[in-house]
Amino acid sequence: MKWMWMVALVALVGCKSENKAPASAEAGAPGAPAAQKKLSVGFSQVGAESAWRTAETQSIRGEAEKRGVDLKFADAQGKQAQQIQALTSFIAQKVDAIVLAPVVETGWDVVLSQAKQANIPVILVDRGIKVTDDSLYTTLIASDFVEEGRMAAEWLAKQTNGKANVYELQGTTGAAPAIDRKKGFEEVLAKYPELKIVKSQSADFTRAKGKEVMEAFIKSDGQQIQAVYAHNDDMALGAIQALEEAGMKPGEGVTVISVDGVKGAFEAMVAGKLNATVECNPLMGPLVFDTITKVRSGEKVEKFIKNTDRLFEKTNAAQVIGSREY
Ligand code: GZL
Repeated sequence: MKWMWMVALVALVGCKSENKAPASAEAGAPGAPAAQKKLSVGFSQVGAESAWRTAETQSIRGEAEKRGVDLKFADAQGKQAQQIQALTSFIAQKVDAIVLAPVVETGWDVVLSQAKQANIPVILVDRGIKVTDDSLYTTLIASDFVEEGRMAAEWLAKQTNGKANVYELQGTTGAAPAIDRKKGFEEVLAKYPELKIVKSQSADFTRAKGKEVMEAFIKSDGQQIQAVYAHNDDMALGAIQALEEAGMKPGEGVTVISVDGVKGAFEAMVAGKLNATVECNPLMGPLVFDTITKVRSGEKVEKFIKNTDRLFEKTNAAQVIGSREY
C-alpha cells in the first residue's frame, strides 16, 4: 500500500516538473530563450515634397511605433541614389523586411537583387517600379494611378461639356504616378476632341513649382487657360495662388482638378477655388505591417494590393472635410 503512495508522489512531482521549464531555461538564466526579438524594418521614403507624402510617412512611422517595430527610416530628399544607399545599408544591417516608396520607376534591379540574395522581402508602397524580374519585390501597395487619371478626365469632360483648353501640371519626371496619371487622363481625352491639353510641364509634385509653372503658363497664354489638371493637390494649390495673383478666378472661370485629397484641397474646395480632387489614400501604415506579418509567416500575398480612390467635388467638400483623416 505504502508503495502506491510513493508512486503517486513521484508522478505528482514528475508531472509538475513537466509543466515547469527546466531550471536552466528560467528567464534570465544563461541559455534562457532570447527575449522576443523586435521586428526590424528599413523604410526608404521619397522625401517630404507634399502634404500627401507627410501623411504617408506619419501613417507608417506611427504604426511602427504602435506595434513596437524597430523602424529604420531614411528620407531620400527626392534622390534615387540616396534611396539605393539606404537600401544597401538596410541589407547590411540584416533587417527583416524593407519598405520602399520608389521615387522613380527604373534603376532598382541591382539593389533589389542584393535584397533578394539576402533573403529580405521588399514591400513597395505608393509607387510601382519597372524591373526585369518581378520576384525582386514581394508586393506593391498603391492606388491605380491610370484609373485616377481616367476619373479626373471623365469628371472634367462632364464639367466642361467636353470642350476646354487644359493646362497640365505633371508630377516628378519618371515617377509612376506622373506617368500613369497622364496616361489615364489622355486615354479619356481621346474621346473628346475639343478637350485638349494645350501645355504640359512637370512641377515635381511641389506647391512652389506648381505656382512657378502656372505663372509661366499665364504669362504666355493668359485668358486662354480654361482648365488646370494637376497630378497632385500641392501643385494645384500653387497654381491657384498664381491664378488669383493674376486676377483670374480659379474654381469658377478656370476649372481646377487635382489628385490626392489632402486637407488643403478640401479647404480650397470649400473656399470655391478648387473644383474637384481624386483621393489617393496615403494611410497605408496598418496594411504595410499586416502584409509584412503575412509574408514572414509564409502566407501568399497579392502582387498588387490596390487602394480604392473616390472623387470629391466642391459641392460635397463641406460635408466631408470634418471626417478627413489626412
Ligand atoms: C502617390 C504619390 C504621389 C502623390 C504626391 O502615391 O506617390 O507623390 O500623389 C506625392 O503628392 O508627392
